Amino acid sequence: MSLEAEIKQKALDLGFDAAGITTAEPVDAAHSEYFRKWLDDGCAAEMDYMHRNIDKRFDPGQLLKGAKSIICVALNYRPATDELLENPPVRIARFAQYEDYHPFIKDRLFQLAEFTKAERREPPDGDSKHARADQIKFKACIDSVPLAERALAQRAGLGFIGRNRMLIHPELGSQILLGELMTTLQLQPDEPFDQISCGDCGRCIRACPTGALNFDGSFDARKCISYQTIEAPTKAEQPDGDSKDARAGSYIFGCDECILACPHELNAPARKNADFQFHPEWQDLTPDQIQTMTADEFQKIFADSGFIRLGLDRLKRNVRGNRVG
Ligand code: B12
Repeated sequence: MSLEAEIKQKALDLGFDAAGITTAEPVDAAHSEYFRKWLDDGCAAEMDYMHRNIDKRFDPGQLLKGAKSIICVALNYRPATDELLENPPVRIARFAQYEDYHPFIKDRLFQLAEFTKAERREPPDGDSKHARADQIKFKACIDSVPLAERALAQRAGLGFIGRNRMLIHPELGSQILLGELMTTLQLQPDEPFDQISCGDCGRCIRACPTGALNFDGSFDARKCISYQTIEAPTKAEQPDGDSKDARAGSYIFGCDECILACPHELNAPARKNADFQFHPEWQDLTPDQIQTMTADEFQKIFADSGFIRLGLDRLKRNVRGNRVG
């Protein structure tokens, strides 16, 4: 088995659902051009951090000196149907119903780095082109690092970027979280994924309750419920029962509507990684329970989850914003 095949198999053994390899070369300029225009149009709303490190975001080599390869991984977070309440009192996006995915993925990327270091091919005697184990460097990236994760995952062959902006894996769909292990080791890259696109389908655009996605390919975070509930300093009023989809009005952390409408979700499998801790009990929370929650209760209920990053004040604000609390 080639080293590349061994690394990808190890990624699956560690609990990831897909893995691919790409080079650390800069991302196609079309991405950075699109991104800069997106910023200029104000679509990043008040996510000021998106304006920083733009060059790094599209040139992985600037994040790790001497980087040659990037191992891209995906973790399926689709809950099984019987784990989901049909009409929960408030809606929490699925990714947020788990333990915090950042340390979970990072920890496994570190393990993958250890494996890769141990399994690398020994340099033939006197061959200075092959790095010694102690010379190989790694950087584990997940979400908060300025890196064009979706573009790299597409280039590593994991899937395509859909109209809903999600990286859609042909079998796993888009309920997947992405992570990257950057390394100075030279690895044979996979072919970029270019087999499927969204065609004429516009279900995600029609499903978005607030018009954040558009047929011209634009995406406006200011209108996105996910942005409004997670990132926005003040939350715009969300649609209620009169909206296209009344369910959207009760999202209090993230939003899944553009994902759930996607045809690629229809036959996608439920998650297989049971170590990634899912909290079905949070679906029972009522607006009243959240509004009266103390800081101690909040810490206890949501320990080690993304809710801690969100914060109790923001959570209560989101419940109030839905006029259900
Ligand atoms: C900022 C951010 C957000 C913001 C803005 C979302 C957005 N679409 O940009 C907010 C808070 C709204 C958000 C929401 C969500 N997020 Co988010 N987010 C990010 C973050 C940190 C940066 C994304 C980014 O660069 N945005 C800038 C815009 C311009 O990017 P974009 O629309 O995807 O466009 C890029 C490409 O798609 C491409 N592109 C798009 N259109 C076109 C058109 C042309 C012509 C060309 C050439 C290129 C191109 O070019 C751009 C640059 O590469 C990434 C992590 C990371 N470091 O990448 C996670 C990330 C994208 N989020 C993620 C998730 C899970 C979500 C949510 C599903 C959470 C939820 N349920 O609420 C939603 C989905 C909303 C959506 N439909 O995008 C995952 C996505 C996994 C996947 N399968 O794709 C990521 C990758 C985190 C992770 N490590 O897993 N998120």
